[in-house]
Amino acid sequence: LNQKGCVVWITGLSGSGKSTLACSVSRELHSKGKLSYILDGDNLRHGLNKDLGFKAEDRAENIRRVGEVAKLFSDAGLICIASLISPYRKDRDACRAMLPDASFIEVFMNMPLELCESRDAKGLYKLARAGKIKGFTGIDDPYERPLNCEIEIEQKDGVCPKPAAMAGQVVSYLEEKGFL
Ligand code: GGZ
Repeated sequence: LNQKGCVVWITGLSGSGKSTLACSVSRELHSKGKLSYILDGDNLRHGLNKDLGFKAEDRAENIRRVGEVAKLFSDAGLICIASLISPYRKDRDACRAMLPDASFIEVFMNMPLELCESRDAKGLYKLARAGKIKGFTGIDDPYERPLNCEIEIEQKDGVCPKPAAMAGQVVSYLEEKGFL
C-alpha cells in the first residue's frame, strides 16, 4: 500500500492555467487509482479565507492557511494539489518548510503575461488596466518567479502545451519520486 502523500503546489499568474492543470492532474491520478484533493485559491477565498483580501499580508495569510491544510492532506497520504497565485517567494518557501523533505513539489506555470491577459476569462485584467482593481498581480502588484522549482510548465515555439501533456509532466515526476 503506497500512502506517501505530498503537496503539488502550482504557482503562476491569474490566467496562466493553474486550475486547468490541477484538474487535469487530479483526473489522471484518479485514473491511476490514487486519491488527490485540489485546494484552489480562488475557491477557498469564498469559505476558509473569505476574511482575506489581496494586500501582501493577506496573501501571506491565505498561503499560510492553504499550506497548513495541504500538509494535513499530505499527512493523511493524499496527493494534495494547491493552486494559488502565491506571488511571494517567501510565502511559498514557508509552505515548503512545513513539509518533510521532497514532499513539496513546486510547479511554475511560466506563461507570458500577454497570454494570461489575452485569456482574461473573468475580465479582471481589463479592470486592473483601467485602474478599477488595484494591486492586481502582474499589473501593479509583484509576481516573484520561483528560483528553484521542481517543475516548470512553459510554451514551446510559442505554443502552450495541452492540459494532458502538462499533467503528464507532473505525473511522470511523481512516479519518478515514488509518490505513485
Ligand atoms: C490577483 C486577484 C486579485 C488581485 C482578485 N490580484 O484568476 P482568478 O481571479 O480566478 O484567480 C485569482 C484569484 C487569486 O487568488 P489566490 O488566492 O490564488 O491569490 S494569492 O495566492 O495571491 O493569495 C483572480 C482573483 O483572485 N483576484 N483580485 N488583486 N488576483
